[in-house]
Amino acid sequence: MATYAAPGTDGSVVSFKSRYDHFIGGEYVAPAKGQYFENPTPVTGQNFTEVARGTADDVEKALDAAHAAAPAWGKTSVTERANILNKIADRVEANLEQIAVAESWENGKAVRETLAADIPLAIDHLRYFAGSIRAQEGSLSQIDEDTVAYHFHEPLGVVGQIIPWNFPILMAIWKLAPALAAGNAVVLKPAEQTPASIHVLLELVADLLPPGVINVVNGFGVEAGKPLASSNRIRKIAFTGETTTGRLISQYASENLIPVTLELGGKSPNVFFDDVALQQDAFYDKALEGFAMFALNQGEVCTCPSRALIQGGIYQDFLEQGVKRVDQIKQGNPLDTDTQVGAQASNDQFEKILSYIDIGRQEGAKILTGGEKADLGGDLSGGYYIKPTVFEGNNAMRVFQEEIFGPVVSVARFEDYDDAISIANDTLYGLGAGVWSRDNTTAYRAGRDIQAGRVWVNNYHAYPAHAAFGGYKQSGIGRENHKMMLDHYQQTKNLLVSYSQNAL
Ligand code: TXE
Repeated sequence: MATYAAPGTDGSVVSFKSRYDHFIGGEYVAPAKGQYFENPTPVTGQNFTEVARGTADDVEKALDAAHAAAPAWGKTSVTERANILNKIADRVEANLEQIAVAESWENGKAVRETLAADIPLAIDHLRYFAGSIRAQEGSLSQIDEDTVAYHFHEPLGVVGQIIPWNFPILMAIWKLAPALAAGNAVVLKPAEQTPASIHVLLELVADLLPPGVINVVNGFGVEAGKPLASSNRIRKIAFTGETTTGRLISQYASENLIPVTLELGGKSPNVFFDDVALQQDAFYDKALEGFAMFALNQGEVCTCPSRALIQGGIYQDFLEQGVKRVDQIKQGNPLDTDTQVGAQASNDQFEKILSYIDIGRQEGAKILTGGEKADLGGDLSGGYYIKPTVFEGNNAMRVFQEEIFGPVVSVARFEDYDDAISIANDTLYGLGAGVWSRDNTTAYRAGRDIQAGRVWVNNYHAYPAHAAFGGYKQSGIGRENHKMMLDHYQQTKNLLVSYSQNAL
């Protein structure tokens, strides 16, 4: 095991500035109202930097910069844009440790994840969209002998992006990479809980982009996010966050008739059929691992497999083994390389999860393990740690229906295939799901019958850049990842040309 030194102490690979302004037009710009807010690390609960508190005036300034940059950026060749995205990816890769530790300090997540998943996925995403934009082609339709319809992809212009705090850097790159590849200029608002790590990244790569192509306005939802999402100076708004906020974003956007993509909440079922336990082999082990994945990223993942549905024939045994696996999860200092579960991202989220644990108890769900905060002692005693928790109950309970967004799984039993699908689909959400079966037909049918945009079959929590990601039902609109996402950042220009010399 190795432990990274805490930022601000000797030997740390990252040093945060004591204050971050907005990043507008390639420069750091102080907030119009002169106000800043404190930013604590979830690792210890101590403030480590302060950040500009943006308002409508700052958003306007960022939109001015984006509008100044957009026309030229939109006309750069796809090769040039792809080369820039690849260079950004190379810089991020060359500074992996610095960015990964910054992200862990900012969000509380384990550094083994940021080193091996969050930041490498961000790098891969940049490279994927660099490749996709170069491979993209327009089309032509021959209308008749002398008439041709050409279809060109054009950027939208200036777009707004609002991101959450659970994967601050990865969520930023998920949105920035396709938007920039498609030739748009961006105004991005990070979450107020995690406003700083994106600036560590920006400082490393900003010189690679023309000023104004990326602008970052920090601040709170209503003060900075709303003026951005309601502006008639953006041509699209992309949002990831809570479903109720998504509804508001949609309302703001409808006033200006601009497209919205929404990546919202989830209550994803993870379904284990009896045949999983036919043998106690590597597949069985993998399924147990899949069960324990609800605790990945402290459960702060929109696709968290927060409902485990286990078939009657294996219910007792599988659940018992699953709980044992959960008890082996190593929770600790996020900067230790062998920590698997770190701290919740904010005190509010920590309180929210604890209150849901109480709700579960009160409605009669049984706690099989966890169910309380974890006191890790020393400097960490001010941090926001919650033990991975397993509830047993039924799908009508609130802990089965409402998004907790913490390391909490609610387990129920099902008897047959139809029962499994009916419980799995009995939710407002439809973002992710898992299906575990050795039988290809069962796995395939369940994968098709579950109403979710992403169904993992015999795996979970993989996020390759070239697989489409997004929600059914109240989990969202549109998709992220995959080259189809370029469509969300482009508009189609049709030129209908007559080559005929004849009079009309
Ligand atoms: O979300 P919000 P919060 C879920 C999760 C979590 C809950 C609350 O269950 O416990 O939402 O988290 C900005 N106009 N998810 O309160 O409010 C805000 O500043 C414009 C699921 O943090 O949706 C931040 O940048 N912007 C999820 C972003 O929206 C507004 C990820 C997300 O904040 C705004 C995060 C407004 N009126 C939370 N209000 C996922 N699907 O991955 C807020 N914002």
